[in-house]
Amino acid sequence: MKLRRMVYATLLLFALIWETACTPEYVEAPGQTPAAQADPPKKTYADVIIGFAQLGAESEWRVANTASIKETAEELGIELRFSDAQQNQENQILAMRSLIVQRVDVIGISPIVETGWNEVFQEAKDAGIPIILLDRRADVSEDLYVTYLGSDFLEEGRKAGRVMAQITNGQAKIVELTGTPGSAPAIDRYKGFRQILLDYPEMRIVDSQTGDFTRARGREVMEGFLNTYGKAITAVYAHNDDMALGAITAIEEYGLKPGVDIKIVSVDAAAVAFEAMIAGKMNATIECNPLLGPQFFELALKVINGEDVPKWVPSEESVFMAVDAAEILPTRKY
Ligand code: GZL
Repeated sequence: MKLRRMVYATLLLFALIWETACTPEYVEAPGQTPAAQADPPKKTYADVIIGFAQLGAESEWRVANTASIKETAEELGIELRFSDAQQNQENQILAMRSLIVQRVDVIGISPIVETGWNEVFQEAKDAGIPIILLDRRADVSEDLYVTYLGSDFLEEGRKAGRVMAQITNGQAKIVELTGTPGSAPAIDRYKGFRQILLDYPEMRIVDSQTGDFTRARGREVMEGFLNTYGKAITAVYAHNDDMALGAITAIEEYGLKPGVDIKIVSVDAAAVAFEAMIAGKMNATIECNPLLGPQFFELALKVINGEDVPKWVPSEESVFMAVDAAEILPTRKY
């Protein structure tokens, strides 16, 4: 009897184990296909904390870029953790480490220069925090960031070269004011411009020096160019409007007419450039769109919710000539 009870108990135990192991979590109704496991609910803007490590406030463009990010976060009700590195890479790296410690859901960054990011980007990846590059690229492997939202700086340089050739009828002695050394826009605007000049042997770059994207440095460097080359200079290519405006001041102080004696082609298409074109002191500006806030947060939420995003989301940009400036200025947002 006792043996029989032991055998029965063992069989009962085995049956229970089998039942548990083989029964799906749900009971299928006859003739029904199994329902998919419910996807986790998607996060909304109200659920997330987004960090942004801005590089500085060096130009009209950067001020407009920061305003777009902050105003959009406000409008969407997003908790934004924002920092300004004051044009110093060490500060930007420290800001990223702070955002990692804060466990934000996504980190956005406009890298001041292309190099020096592998270590801190790897730290963010190890912490499971995705990175979105905004405005400027970083020289890191593609697995260290999710996507790049920004301009084609090479094409901006080409556009500047084409417009310069048009304005000078293919004959010019050009001085160049370059952006922050090592930054993606400075590197590629430099390259793109020269690609076009290969087709114009009568257009020569007589000198090139950085103005670090600021008005003050652009003026100082242009003063130096004028002291060295004087009236031999017939054109200026400035990597941004702030340096172009500094050059305009230097040219006027030297006793020449900017936009007339010395043609000026710049990049950014900030309102101040339209005002200079209306005053006849600048000849063209190549648009580089800073109003990236809405696209940035839309991308960030997709990334947080595990949706696919392209590796590069290019900005839409135009070329603006002096003749059209008065009509267009009222429509500009920065
Ligand atoms: C370009 C941006 C550049 C602007 C400058 O996307 O990084 O930095 O052209 C700004 O005005 O300082």
